Amino acid sequence: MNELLQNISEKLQKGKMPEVVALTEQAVSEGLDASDILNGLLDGMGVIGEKFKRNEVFVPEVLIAARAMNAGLDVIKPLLEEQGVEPVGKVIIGTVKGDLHDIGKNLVRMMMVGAGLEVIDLGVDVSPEKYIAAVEENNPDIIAMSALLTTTMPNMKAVIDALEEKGLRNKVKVMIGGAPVTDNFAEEIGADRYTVDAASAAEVAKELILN
Ligand code: B1M
Repeated sequence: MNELLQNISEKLQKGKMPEVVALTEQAVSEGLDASDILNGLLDGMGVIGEKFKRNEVFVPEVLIAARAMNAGLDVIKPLLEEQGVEPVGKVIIGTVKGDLHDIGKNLVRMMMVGAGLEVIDLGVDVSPEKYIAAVEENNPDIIAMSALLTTTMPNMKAVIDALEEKGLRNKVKVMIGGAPVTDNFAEEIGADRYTVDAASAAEVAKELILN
């Protein structure tokens, strides 16, 4: 990783939001590739994740690092979202009920917008009722759900059950993702697709809509 990206990663780990924003802007103006800049940001968040696991940092540090990460993501958002004119289809995205993690979800949203999809973002802690209301209102092609906690993964199934109860299951494809989610889990709860990262989520969403 070049020195500037390394610097972004280190400032992110320290939660230095203004510095992360300034360095990310510098990387953009120096013409670095958006995906390389993203890797610098992800590297910093990855280090924080490992330290969190080992109890070397705690929720407040993770929270300020996450704020810096989201601010850096906002800088490269226009680059990640560069797209054609006509939306290919419509996606509703959110992090499931009880879960406040939104960095991965935001990344998926940006990649999907970049792939030419219209994306309606319901935010975090989204209840099955809110998903249903959004489906009824917007008639999307896909619902994309993110979960980062093993304890909130069952809420993905609750959304699928609610779609079935309302007779909406056949009208939308369901995609799921997030660190603890797997292909097996997707099969078990009757989701249409699991994807491991934001780039493949955008690719698969397009594939599901166009095929
Ligand atoms: Co929390 N947290 N956290 N956390 N946090 C994890 C997830 C954890 C693994 C850390 C650990 O212990 N090692 C652990 C979960 C353990 C488990 O359930 N197995 C954990 C815990 C326990 C908690 C709390 C319970 C801690 C506490 O309070 N004691 C608490 C829960 C709060 C809640 O949600 N109710 C909590 C809180 C927080 C913060 C608020 C401090 C903060 C979130 C801030 C925010 O998001 N705005 C936070 C963070 C930042 C993390 C870690 C460190 C980083 C997550 C992240 O953003 N990664 C995380 C540790 C880790 O993952 N290594 C951890 C970067 C992001 C780009 O990756 O989200 O995985 P990710 O997204 C990936 C893919 O998964 C995929 O695409 C992205 C990559 O391209 N993807 C999708 C994601 N969503 C998708 C949806 C799709 C497709 C792909 O749809 C189709």
